[in-house]
Amino acid sequence: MPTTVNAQPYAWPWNGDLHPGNTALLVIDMQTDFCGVGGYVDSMGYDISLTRAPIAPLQTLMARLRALGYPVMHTREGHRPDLSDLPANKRWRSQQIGRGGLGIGDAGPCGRILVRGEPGWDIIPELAPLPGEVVIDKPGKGSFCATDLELILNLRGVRNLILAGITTDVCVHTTMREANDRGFECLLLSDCTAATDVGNHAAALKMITMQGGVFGAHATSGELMAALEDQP
Ligand code: C5J
Repeated sequence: MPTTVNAQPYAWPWNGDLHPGNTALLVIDMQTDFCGVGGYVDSMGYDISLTRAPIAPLQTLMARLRALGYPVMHTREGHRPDLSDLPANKRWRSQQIGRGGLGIGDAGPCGRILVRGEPGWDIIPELAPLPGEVVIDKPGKGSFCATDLELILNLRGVRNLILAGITTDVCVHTTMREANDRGFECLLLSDCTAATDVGNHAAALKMITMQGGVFGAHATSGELMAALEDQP
């Protein structure tokens, strides 16, 4: 029997083929730099209560999906300590808004901002990956750019990608667009994502619903879990 989630703008996935063998949750960039005190987003003066909002619903969802056997994967945005993978324009732009001119690669309260191995770069303890779960280190906003994510998803037979994490309008949307172009069937979870601006979060959700679901669909984690509980 087909399984679908009560999503917008269509019942997801399009073909009703939803099971642990073909579906994975990708939790994007739940790092201290994006949602912790003294991290990158905090140092830019944005309200981290927004980017922390997905933590509690994600804890519930991840526990449920793990119990049902669905793979949970994670990403971290960050750069090599020598910054050889950091485009100069990305660094320069980040320095325009950071307090005291601090930008990516500079030393802040949580170590060097978005540099691999630094305390601020790590995934927050509340959502720490379990041993054996895939963690993708990415230098860009999209999770497919300069990573082995596509190879791993294909080797595991994943066709449906459930997207969560931060930020909705930047790394989550970029990843959803990349995945959609590669033929993956994408569902973005509206309560398990957040942006640094409430309007941008809403706009990112609205964009998904255009053209019959131009990048896929969106739903709440409750709607997803209700569909999974109904599975035979
Ligand atoms: C940003 C992200 N916003 N994870 N990164 O720079 O969305």
